Amino acid sequence: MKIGITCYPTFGGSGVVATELGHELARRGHDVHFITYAMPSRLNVFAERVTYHEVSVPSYPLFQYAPYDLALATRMGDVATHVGLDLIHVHYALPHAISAHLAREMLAPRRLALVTTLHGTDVTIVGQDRSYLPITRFGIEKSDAVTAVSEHLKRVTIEVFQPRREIEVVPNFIDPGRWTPESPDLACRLVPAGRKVLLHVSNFRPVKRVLDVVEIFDRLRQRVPATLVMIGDGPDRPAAEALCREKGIAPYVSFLGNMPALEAVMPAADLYLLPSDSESFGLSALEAQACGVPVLGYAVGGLPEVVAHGETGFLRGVGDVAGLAEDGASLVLDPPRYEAMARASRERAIRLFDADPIVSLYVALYERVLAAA
Ligand code: GMT
Repeated sequence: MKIGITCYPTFGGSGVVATELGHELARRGHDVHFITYAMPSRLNVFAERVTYHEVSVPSYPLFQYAPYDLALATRMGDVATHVGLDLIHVHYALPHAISAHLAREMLAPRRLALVTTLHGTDVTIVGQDRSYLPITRFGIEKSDAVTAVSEHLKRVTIEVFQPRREIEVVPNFIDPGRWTPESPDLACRLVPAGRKVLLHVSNFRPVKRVLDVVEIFDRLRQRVPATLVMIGDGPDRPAAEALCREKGIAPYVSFLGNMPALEAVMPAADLYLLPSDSESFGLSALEAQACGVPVLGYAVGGLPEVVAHGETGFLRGVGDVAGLAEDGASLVLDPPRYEAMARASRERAIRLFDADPIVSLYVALYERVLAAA
């Protein structure tokens, strides 16, 4: 198959899922064409059968807002025509599903199938804004197939949009050979002897509640010598840094900014913190568990599908930083229990979220959509 993939190419989970899916499809012999405004952060452009097509958005003095969605539609149509795409798979509904629909209208009567994967805020926030709701519903209804990354997101999508079509759940996935508990070199450099390592990775948006990460760490380190590693960047980073200084814990916290190759850092952690107040899936929590790192977070959205409370981590009500600190401290102070939970984390991640069977679900979906056409 010749498959076009469009996603947000930055550090967000939806772009990561789209990129990893593209790599897996190319490994299976499909030609994969990424159509995005910048190179996706994890894209291996040297991989065989993977091609990157940049969308450039020309500006013009008349435009206060350059029309990215139209530039994207044009590029999608152009790539589809020149490489003979069978299908476009867009990740995140807006504006990608609309641009893809426009592209295929322009190409008619040539057929181009459209699959849309909903990831989270395209439904929970952006899609519910009155100014975007009708067009998001339109994109969902015009797609040939629509998937959601968790049962939770599927339920919310149905509640919000009441679409006249089926929404299928295809969960996010990990490559267990890449996300493993072993990373001896980095673990030695990151972990000061005798301290437990708590890790958080995100885009530091308000939904991630990074101040709660600091609060949990502050409470936990009163019981256990520990260090906190914060990876990523975004609007709430300055507030998190200020809180660390206020609490006098700045020497124990490293803010590393955005960084590639997280799979080399993740195994160095003892606990992964993801106390978001909304998370349709929580990809980084899955990556942590695949590395044998139990997760502390809130029981919201799709996170309870990813983290099994009491088995692979702990989930509490939003804002219960004291409870999570207590759970985390008791766990790391009990090595046999910790080891059992670390093993269970990896075992469950592989059992439920291994890339191989999940990518096969996408391939089967593509084949169905193309056959129906
Ligand atoms: O929807 C977003 O906020 C952006 C998106 C992203 O690009 O990171 O995150 C969503 O998609 C991820 C991949 O499927 C999920 O792991 C995240 O839980 C989800 N974010 C939210 O629901 C807030």
